[in-house]
Amino acid sequence: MTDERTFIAVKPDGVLRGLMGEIIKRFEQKGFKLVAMKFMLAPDSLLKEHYIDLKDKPFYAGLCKYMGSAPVCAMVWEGLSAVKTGRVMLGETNPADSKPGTIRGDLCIQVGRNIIHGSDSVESANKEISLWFKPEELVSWKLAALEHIYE
Ligand code: IDP
Ligand code: MG
Repeated sequence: MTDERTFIAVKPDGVLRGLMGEIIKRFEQKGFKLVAMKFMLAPDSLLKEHYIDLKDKPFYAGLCKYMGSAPVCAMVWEGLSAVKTGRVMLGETNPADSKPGTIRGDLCIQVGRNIIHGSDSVESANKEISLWFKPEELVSWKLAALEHIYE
């Protein structure tokens, strides 16, 4: 089960603040394998679909606008419990509740500018990956360190 995949995106505030490298570094150094990456200005239709479960929230419109206000760095990372561990690495939705050592705990302050997205379940990860990437954009390759990351 080392092939679980999660969808991670550096949000516009993270890109504008120059935090892409720091965030990519954390996933890379953890031992996860990058499967896909796209730097893009996300269209409104994609963002509305991505956050469809939140459509009745008062912040939905503002959230979609902010997500489309500058480029995002959309990624797929793979590894054992990538979804759950990815969420632990992100911290809580509200950075104020996020522990130091987590991405949100270390790098941001407010919930409306929390710099990173990560899938919250394997089911939503699969949905999000197919929403953001075409199958042929998912790269098949062998991480040389794999045998040293897993026993
Ligand atoms: P998550 O990103 O930790 O999964 P969700 O509840 O799925 O959190 O919310 C999606 C995104 O919506 C959050 O990451 C944040 O950018 C935004 N958001 C959530 N709650 C609020 C809020 O109360 N005000 C403004 N934006 C919010
Ligand atoms: Mg969520």
